[in-house]
Amino acid sequence: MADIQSANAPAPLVVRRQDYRPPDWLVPEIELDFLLDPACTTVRARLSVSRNGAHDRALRLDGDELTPVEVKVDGRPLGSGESKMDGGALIIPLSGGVHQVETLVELAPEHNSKLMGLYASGGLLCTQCEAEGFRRITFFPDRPDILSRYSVRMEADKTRYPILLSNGDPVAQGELSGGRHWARWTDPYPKPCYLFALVAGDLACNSDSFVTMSGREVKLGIWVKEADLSRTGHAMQALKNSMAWDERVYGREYDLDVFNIVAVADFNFGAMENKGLNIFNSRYILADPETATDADYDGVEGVVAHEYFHNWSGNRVTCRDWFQLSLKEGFTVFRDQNFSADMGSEAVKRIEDVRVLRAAQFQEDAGPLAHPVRPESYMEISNFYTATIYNKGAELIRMIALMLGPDRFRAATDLYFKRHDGEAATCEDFVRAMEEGGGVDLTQFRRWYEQAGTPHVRASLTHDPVTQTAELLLEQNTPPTPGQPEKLPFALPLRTALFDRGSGGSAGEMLLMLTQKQQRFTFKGFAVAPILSINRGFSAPVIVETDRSQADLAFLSAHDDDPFARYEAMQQLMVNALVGHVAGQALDAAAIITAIRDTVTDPHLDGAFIAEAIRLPSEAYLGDQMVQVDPDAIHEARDALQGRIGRELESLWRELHVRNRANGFSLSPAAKGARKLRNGALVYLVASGAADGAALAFSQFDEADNMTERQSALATLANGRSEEREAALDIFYNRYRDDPLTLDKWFQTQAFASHPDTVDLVEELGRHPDFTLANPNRVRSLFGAFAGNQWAFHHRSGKGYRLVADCIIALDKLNPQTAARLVPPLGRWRRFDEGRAGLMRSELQRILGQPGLSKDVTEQVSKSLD
Ligand code: B3K
Ligand code: ZN
Repeated sequence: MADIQSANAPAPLVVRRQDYRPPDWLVPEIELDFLLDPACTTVRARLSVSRNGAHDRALRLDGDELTPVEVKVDGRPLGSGESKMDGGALIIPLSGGVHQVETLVELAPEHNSKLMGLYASGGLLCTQCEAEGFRRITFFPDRPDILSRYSVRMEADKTRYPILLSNGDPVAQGELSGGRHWARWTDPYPKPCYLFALVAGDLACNSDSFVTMSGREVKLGIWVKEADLSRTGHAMQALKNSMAWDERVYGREYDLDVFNIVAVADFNFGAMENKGLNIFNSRYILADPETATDADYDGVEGVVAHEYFHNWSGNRVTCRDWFQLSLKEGFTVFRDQNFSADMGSEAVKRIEDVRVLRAAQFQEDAGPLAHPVRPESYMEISNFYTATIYNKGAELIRMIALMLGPDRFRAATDLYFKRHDGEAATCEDFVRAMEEGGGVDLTQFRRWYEQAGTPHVRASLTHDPVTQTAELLLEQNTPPTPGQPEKLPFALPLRTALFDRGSGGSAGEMLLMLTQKQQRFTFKGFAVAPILSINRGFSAPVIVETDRSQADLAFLSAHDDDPFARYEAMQQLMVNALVGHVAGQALDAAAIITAIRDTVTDPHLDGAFIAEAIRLPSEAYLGDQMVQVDPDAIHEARDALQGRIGRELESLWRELHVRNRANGFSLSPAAKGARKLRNGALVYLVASGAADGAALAFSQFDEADNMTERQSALATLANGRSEEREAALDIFYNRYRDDPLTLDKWFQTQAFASHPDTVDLVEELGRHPDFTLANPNRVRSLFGAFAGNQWAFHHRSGKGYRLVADCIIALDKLNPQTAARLVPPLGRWRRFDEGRAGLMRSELQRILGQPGLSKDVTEQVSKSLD
């Protein structure tokens, strides 16, 4: 018999990728029996365990806040000394190769404020297990490379919990005395425990069906509170579109007879891809014109698709360990981005995705929390569900797909799915399948998985009229990141074109591969110096630096035939003017105003694209372009430019505002584009200082038949001081106070407002009776939005920092995962002046000094102070 002392060492503080070793024990089968009750639920688990390899190590079952009520091995209760606790884990020495281990634990879901494991939300009982929540439900080796077949029995009061759902297929159910009932679900596909789920509650169902490409009928259900049923149509359509798209584009068919989605109000993030039973934050399921903006509709479509796509990229092929997280997340984000592009406008979707990447991931890469797409170590895995793993991970797949081309990329993904179906795989497995299936060598490309940081690419184009040759010099350099002072060159695919000044056209696009630190490319046949269009479509996730003049950028903003490059030229024009102005130059708006006028009046462009192109870069993005961020100067410069554009083109804005007024609600691209453009016009109209600005915004607010126009008008009003502002906020509150998702918008709009009093308002709103730390959506709406409001958060008094730190400290006691997500804005102190940096640091130190701080917040704060 294995010695009880020789069990694995206690869970280390830092987990390292290189320490991976295969599990000591496997669990091919598990039977779970739940007696559900919010105050006291009992969970009986029967695990068939088998020794993996020749060793004498004990069975270690992870547990978190669990106390074993009973432990049996092969039917025999264990006496004292036959098992022991090690931290939260249960250690059982076992001889022989195969056993049945049974444990019984009791849980109190109604007191589970961490929202990990089994918890109560709005009268429902539901679960969240990824990454390490299963160990809060039962003792189990909680790691993704242990795949088990699940059989789940649930028993509950029938009146309170008439619906009982779990993974896989329902196989039996029955009535019991005392108003109770039960149901059994089995999942034929072995899965890691992070994909386990159950839901119990009084739910109504939007039922539909989908016939797969091999002709099987799948029953689809979206489960919500009865009152929300009418808001589930968009999610259902998105689900059916996703199922068809994955068959068409990747040849992937759904594999169970049922697919259920449940919406819950209290959820730590967007949604969860549990096998056959996705659980969603209700904000990514519920949508109707009265309460959802067009962006909300797109969010529903994208997240429903994302979770559905995980069935293959994540569930059928899962991750060996959490360092491989981007294997499923990067690939699945890439898949959902392309799906959304196919459902709407490819150009606008790319612009939106790049905006998110730059705002979240580039900032992460430039700060103390920078990490590679495949990290080397972590303290708390929940902190690694980051923009780097998700969005940069998706960019890596996008580059591979570009280098392979569509047919070879499809051959490579076919090989990947075939080779690893039913396995727990690694990023390396993925790259190897891309190489072998796609016929390329990705040796150098692998550095993208290893090195953190955003590469800077300096592009200088010179021209020799004598030889009629243009020469492009490309140099790459990646700044140091924590633990990685020196970087090797990346393999960068850069879609490039050279434009002729006379004709306005180019000779076509080339894919240049930059693989060295410095490389020269020459192009013959240019009598006149051409204009450089580079990183078109944002083909590589890098920062391009060029010395193109404002005139050349204006040229591209009018002529580039790649929509992203055209948008980018316009943004760069604006960035140059604004950054120059912050640095003390006179504000040069002439070229921008001409470019905006030309864009708005170009009959070939659609409304959504125009609205994106004419929008000024955010204050945060402008800050990212500077070595030291000056929030006040940036705010003033941006305001000044906005006002100038507003005034000089006032009649155009008036005309656009009237012309794009909707006639009935539709989700067609044209209707969405018109709303976006109308809102953009309103922003400039109000910025112009026109006497009727606030009145116009108020009437848009008041007359709107959809939330896109209403919220946008409210946001515009919230930036200024006017009677209309107060009136609109009151009306909005009274109209939506009973609808949590819409009330979130009321908090968020005020927290994000460019208003001199925002910091005080946020403090007041934190004491509002409708504010609660118990609901993550509400916390993010107020403090998450505020921390992203550069001008207000970085109020020179330091009050903004204190407010967010207070929130982190209070929230950490309830929900550490959500608290830790508020830390990064404070961690950016190196980018600010001494005064602000000192105030930010002292708030971080204050947080770190709190007794009993969670591992989640400790990791983020201590790394931020380093
Ligand atoms: N896989 C989940 C995220 C789980 C986060 C755990 N902290 C949702 C998703 O990416 O689809
Ligand atoms: Zn995901």
